[in-house]
Amino acid sequence: MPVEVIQGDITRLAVDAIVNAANEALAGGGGVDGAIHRAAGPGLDADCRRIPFVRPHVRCPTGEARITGGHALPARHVIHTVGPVWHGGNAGEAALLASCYRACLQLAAAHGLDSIAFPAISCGVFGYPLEQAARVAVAAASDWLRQQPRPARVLLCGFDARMQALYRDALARQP
Ligand code: AR6
Repeated sequence: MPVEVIQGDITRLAVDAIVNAANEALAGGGGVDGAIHRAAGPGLDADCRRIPFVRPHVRCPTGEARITGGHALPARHVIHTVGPVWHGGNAGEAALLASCYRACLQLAAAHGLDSIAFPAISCGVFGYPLEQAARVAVAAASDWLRQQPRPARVLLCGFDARMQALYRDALARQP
């Protein structure tokens, strides 16, 4: 199945896992992170706190992923990843962003999950240019679907019509 592009609130999706664009402490925050924590309820924060620190203040380094339960969400799991902060494009941002998508897909596969939905990681306060981020997301998701049996459904969830259109454009330009 090709990558699916949808528009809306990721917290409403009844998929096996939704991805959270988190921070390295998995401490909650604004944007989609805040929305996911609000919709999931306090059990999600409790799960996050049980994830061990790999170094001071860091439970999930940039480009990696961690999995928790979905609690009150319609999704069964939340996969937390930390996108790169945009520093102009010469600080390894594209590789780190692609790594986020792959790490989430790998974790979903390891847990036997069949469907996963991504928000536009790094496209809010982390400042990644939207068109470039859409291209990274579509390439990473399409590569995965070509090579791996699961998750068989990968959804890219744009919060607004503009992000959805950028995903569609990137998908149309895929080889
Ligand atoms: N459903 C889908 N997408 C959403 C939703 C939603 N309910 N709400 C926002 N978005 P951001 P980042 C989109 O800033 O740039 C947090 O404080 C939003 O329109 O949430 O990776 C964390 O704790 C944008 O396109 O994530 C980190 O500190 C996209 O989600 C930091 O922000 C991502 O925007 C992470 O920054």
